[in-house]
Amino acid sequence: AQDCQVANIQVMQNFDRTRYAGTWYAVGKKDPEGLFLLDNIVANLNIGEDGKMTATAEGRVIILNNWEMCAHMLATFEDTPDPAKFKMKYWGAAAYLQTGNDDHWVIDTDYDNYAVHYSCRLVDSDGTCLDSYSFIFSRHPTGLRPEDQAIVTQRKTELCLLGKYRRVPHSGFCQNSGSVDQP
Ligand code: AZE
Repeated sequence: AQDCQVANIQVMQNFDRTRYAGTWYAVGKKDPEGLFLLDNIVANLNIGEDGKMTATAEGRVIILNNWEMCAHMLATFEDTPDPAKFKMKYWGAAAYLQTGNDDHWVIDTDYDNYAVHYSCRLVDSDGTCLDSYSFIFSRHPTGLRPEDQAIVTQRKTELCLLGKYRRVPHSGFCQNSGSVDQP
C-alpha cells in the first residue's frame, strides 16, 4: 500500500537497536525545508548500558554568512511503542548550530550494509507529509552494494520520495576534525 499517508508508513519489523549501532555513512539524502547537512555526513549510533540510544553525527554545513564548516551534532533518542520509531532530540556541539526534536524512523535495514531512515517534520491536514527528510545510510562510505540498490529504490517509492534524493559525497571534509568545530 502506498497512499503516502504518514500513519501508514511501514517501518522495520523486529527492529534490533544493538545491530543498528555503529557507524553509518549517508550516501543519499532527501532534504527538508531550510538549513540542512550538505555532505560528508557520518552518524555514529551508540547503545548505552541502560539500553538507551544516543548518537553523534557530523556533516558539512554552510551557515550564516557563507561560513563553511563541519557541524558536530549530538543526539539522544526517546523510545516509542514502536521499536523502530524514535523521537530524536539533537543539538550542535557549538551553540550556533541547529537544535531540534525530530522523528527518527528506521524504515528498513539489513544492519550490515544499508539502512533507510525517514523523518516527517510536518504532517498535512490530509495525512501526507509536508516537510520530511530522509537518509540512505551505508556501512561503506563508497555507497550501496548493487544488490541493495533495488530494495532501497523500493523503500524510496513506498515513502513517496522516489526521485527526491541526492547523492551524498564523502570527500574527507570532516575527517581531520576532532571535537572542535573547524571552519
Ligand atoms: C542524523 C543521525 C543521528 C544523529 C543526528 C542526525 C541529524 C542531524 C541533523 C543536523 C543538522 C544540522 C544543521 C546544522 C547547521 C539523523 C544524521 C543528530 C539533522 C542544519
